[in-house]
Amino acid sequence: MKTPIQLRQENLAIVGTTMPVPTYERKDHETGIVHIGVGGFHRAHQAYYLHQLRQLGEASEWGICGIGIRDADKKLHDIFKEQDHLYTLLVKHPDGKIEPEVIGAIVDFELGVTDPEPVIARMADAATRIVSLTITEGGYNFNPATGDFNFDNPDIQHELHHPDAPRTVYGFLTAALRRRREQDLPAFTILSCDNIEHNGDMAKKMLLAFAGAQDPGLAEWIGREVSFPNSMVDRITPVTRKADIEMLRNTYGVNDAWPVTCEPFIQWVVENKFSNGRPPFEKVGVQFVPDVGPYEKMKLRLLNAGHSVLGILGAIHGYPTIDACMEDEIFAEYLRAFMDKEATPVLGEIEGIDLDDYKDILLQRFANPNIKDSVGRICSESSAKLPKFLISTIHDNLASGGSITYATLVLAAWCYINDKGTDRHGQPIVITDAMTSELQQAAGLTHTDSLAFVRQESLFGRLAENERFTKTYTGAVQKLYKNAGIREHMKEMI
Ligand code: CS2
Repeated sequence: MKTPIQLRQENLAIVGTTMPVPTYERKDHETGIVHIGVGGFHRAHQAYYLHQLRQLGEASEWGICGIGIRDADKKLHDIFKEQDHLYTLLVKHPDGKIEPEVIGAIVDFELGVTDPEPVIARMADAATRIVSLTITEGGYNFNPATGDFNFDNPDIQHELHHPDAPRTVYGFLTAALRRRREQDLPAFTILSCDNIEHNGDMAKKMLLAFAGAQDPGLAEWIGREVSFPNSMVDRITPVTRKADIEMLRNTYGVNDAWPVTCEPFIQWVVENKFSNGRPPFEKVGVQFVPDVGPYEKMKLRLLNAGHSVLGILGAIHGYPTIDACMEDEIFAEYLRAFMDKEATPVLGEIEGIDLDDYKDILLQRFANPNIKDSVGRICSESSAKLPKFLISTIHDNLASGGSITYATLVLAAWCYINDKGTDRHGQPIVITDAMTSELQQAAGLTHTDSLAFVRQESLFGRLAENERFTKTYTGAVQKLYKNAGIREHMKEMI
């Protein structure tokens, strides 16, 4: 076999003989977009849309500068340096076909971990017109039950009193916007691309709470000058596996230390309110609508909630991936029942969308056997996800008199996993979650108080005070603790 070629700008002509590569100019590129949180999702979604635009000869002033503000971002920073910010996107089709393409939309990367200045300077630069975010649900720093900004976070306390030493996204955004205001530069748009209902409104509310506590005059300016479009983003992007890196090397002769894998499906629905211009994304299929609310709700309550239903029930059963769950007809039917009987009734009509088609397509996407999306990725950070994805549907159905049994079994399974730390065979389950110790502690009390887990108000609100819920939940917990064979319980319900 020939020696594999390293992915970098000077080798693009050779790499381009085996797969599509960027044909546009990347050198000294103007970075109109600064993006915080360059995970796999950003690289498979927003950066891919921009790459497509650039391939069409559009949007030349809209290069992306990635920003890392966490220690974990150092790895990508170093790899990007080596690879001139290039990476391969591997689109995995259900029939086994894999389409590789080198993406060039990201042209720079700044790390703000030890020295925040390069990041603040880049965000305050006149060329920056949009700061976009994929900082995960947990990154917004709100109390899930009240929706208020969490001032107790020690990093927030630190940066509130040290405006020049930001640590979280709020400290960085505020420092950069302060500088822009002082220099009489127009504000940038803040574009949230996270799975939170009204993500732009949420980003605005949180940033104004932070900035208001630090500098009320600046907060007033931000409230007036910065626009925060809401957006619904969608593309399933599993964690990259070693096998993906090896496949690229062995089949295509390309060395890429961090390719990104994703499904063929992609969707982005955005509100058209950008205070300082935007790329003509509509030319590559992005939908601009006056109100994203119904689309966001549909996606969070069906796709993301559906993922959590499969992930948590799959974890307790011992399935490793989402497609393995979908191969089991009990799981597939249970999921459809949850969607039809609990999630859909509280969604209402969505203009231009046939919800039955949407759900049919979702089931096919989840079943894609080539994607191998791990149950571990889906279950991670459930404490930040479930209040928005699933618990909200229970609250709505309690108010409307709708069914709650399918979603409630998932909460009982979530409690069981946190209490026992094992699946039904006693095999350990490791789930990353910022609230692990609180979850484990509350779940551990279940044998003396069957409602202990759902008494955590910051996650469940006042569910523990609702009689219909407590009856259903206690029943589910008792069944599960008697027999952890989750599949049997699911089968009885469909
Ligand atoms: C997943 C999402 O972990 C999760 O919550 O449901 O990452 C999901 O894959 C994306 O939102 C798809 O757009």
